[in-house]
Amino acid sequence: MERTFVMVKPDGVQRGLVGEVISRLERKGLKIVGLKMMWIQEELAMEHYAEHAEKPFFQSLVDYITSGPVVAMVVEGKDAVKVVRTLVGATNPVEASPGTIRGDFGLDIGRNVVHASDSLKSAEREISLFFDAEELIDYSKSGEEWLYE
Ligand code: IDP
Repeated sequence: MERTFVMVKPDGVQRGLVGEVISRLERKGLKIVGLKMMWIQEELAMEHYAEHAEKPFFQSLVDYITSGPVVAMVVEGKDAVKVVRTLVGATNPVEASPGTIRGDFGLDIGRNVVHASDSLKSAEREISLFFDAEELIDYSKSGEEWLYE
């Protein structure tokens, strides 16, 4: 089983899409093992997006992600990193396929509703950046025998 980091960004929270995003993850069969609402401060935003520090959109990205509360979560399942990226869709909502979260709910790359880790390495880094170990819950969910062979 793999764990990945997912976040409903401030635009997703303001537009009332938290339930929609969580629902899509749950319906796929993924298990939520960590979940909280938080308001990201500038320091955490800069660390989270450190790989983009030299990009021209870096400051606007930091401003965006700190502009309101977000919902941060850790989800677990088979190939979770790849599966969630597929559900989320392309970075630019204009190019994201219909049926994906960004394809169904976004129009602008700077307001793309959700974040999801792009690799197992990023997932591990982002989970430890946003969650303490004791905030992640190990449990089994009924029906797992119908989800996995
Ligand atoms: P990802 O979120 O799909 O992994 P990244 O390339 O890691 O995409 O970019 C992180 C975030 O930075 C994107 O989700 C988007 O909000 C923002 N971003 C990326 N490229 C641009 C751009 O060209 N202009 C404005 N914002 C951008």
